[in-house]
Amino acid sequence: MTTPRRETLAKLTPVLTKRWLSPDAWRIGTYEKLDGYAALRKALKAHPDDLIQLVKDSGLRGRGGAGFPTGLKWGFIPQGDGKPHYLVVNADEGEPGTCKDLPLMTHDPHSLVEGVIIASYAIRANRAYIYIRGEAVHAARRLRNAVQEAYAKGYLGRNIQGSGFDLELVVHSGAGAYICGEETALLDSLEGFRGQPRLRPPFPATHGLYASPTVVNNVGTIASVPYIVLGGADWWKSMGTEKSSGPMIYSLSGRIANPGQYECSMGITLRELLELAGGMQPGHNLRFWTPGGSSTPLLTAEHLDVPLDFESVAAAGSILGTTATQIFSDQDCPVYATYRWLEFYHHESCGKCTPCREGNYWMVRVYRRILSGQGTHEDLDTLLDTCDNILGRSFCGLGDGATSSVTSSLKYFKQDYLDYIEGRTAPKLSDKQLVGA
Ligand code: L3W
Ligand code: SF4
Repeated sequence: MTTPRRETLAKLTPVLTKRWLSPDAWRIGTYEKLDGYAALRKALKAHPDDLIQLVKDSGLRGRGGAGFPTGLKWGFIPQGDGKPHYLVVNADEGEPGTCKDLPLMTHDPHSLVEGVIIASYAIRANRAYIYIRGEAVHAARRLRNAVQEAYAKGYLGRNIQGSGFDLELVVHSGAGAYICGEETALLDSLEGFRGQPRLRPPFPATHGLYASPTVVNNVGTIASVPYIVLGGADWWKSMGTEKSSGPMIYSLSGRIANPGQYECSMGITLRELLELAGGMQPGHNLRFWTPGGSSTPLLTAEHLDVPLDFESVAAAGSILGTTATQIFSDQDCPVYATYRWLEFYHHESCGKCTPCREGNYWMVRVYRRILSGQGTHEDLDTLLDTCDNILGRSFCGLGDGATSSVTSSLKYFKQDYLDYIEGRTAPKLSDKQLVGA
């Protein structure tokens, strides 16, 4: 295990994670002692439009994977339209490798509740929902407790802190479908329907929950808002890069000494993150990694110095996504890893559109053939052709995301595929698994 140098340690910027190690920070009394709800009191004295402008000025971008500018999204909500407005927090964190929202909601749920109240006030919403992943039972319990505490203290409900602003907040647990992390499937699920993506446009900003203007934002996005209100846009922009501002929670997992969440200014490199995490596990050398979960194209040891911000990762041929950096070593097989991810996408495909439903089904079968030693050279062309028919032709991002590891592993590790096909690598799957479901 390596010890981080002082200059690398200085790259840690605990903002959203700063209370995580304080005992009982999830209780309202402790939260208030640690500056909790001070931002709300300040925000309620401001004009809602000024809050939207503040968030625009901060450059905050969505933390759920797409990096869409938050203030711009809030500004899309039509005003004076006579319709109810909604804020919906996407807490359906399900992207493989991603683990930043669940610890936040478990250790510091009030920061999300406070962010919800400020954001709802800014977009003039009187009803907000937190849609949390069904399996996240403990985090949901903490959140519901925080919501009850906030009602009891007059931070939620009618005439919040004497401001004349009313807000009802509901925590809704999903039922464990990855597709319900897609914003329009989430809205369908919240309305009581089977969660399947809707056609966009229209976007939720104009036609969202119950066909009304709705902001859908990720947990990390909304939890950032109180800090921006207290610290100001310039302070937020003092972290990160010009176009990717602020701190970001990077989740590190895999073959490293100390897996976990590391909150750093955007633009930190994997080399620096690895140093913070104590380096690779003994006997392992970095071979490939995901910068933002399994929906983002793989990168390799050549990309150790790519700044992990939206623009630089895109320039390197991948996507920053949810900043879930999964680290694989020279003892891991990129063909097998891709197969396991594909099984996940095949299982989670909602079945609405043909490219994703059929394409993932067939690709899983091709991988089983290759991994059981019965693949052919034509299989590699079939995989690329199938990806070509999924990417950009699917109804939602799940289909596109499924192709990422296939195309990138073929780009960087074609020899590994050939080694299975030409018999140099022993089969990883048995004939029995070849015909499996
Ligand atoms: C109004 C317009 N609003 C865009 C809004 C849109 C959405 C946001 C971003 O997918 C990606 C996906 C995953 N008027 C608008 C507009 N908007 N144009 O902006 O939209 P978009 O389409 O760029 O992305 P998305 O549909 O939100 C998110 C990838 O992130 N990802 C995430 C995976 C999983 C999780 C999870 O664990 N729950 O996040 C990882 O890479 O593949 O490509 O709000 O309405 N003209
Ligand atoms: Fe459903 Fe996949 Fe089509 Fe998305 S891409 S709508 S998950 S079938």
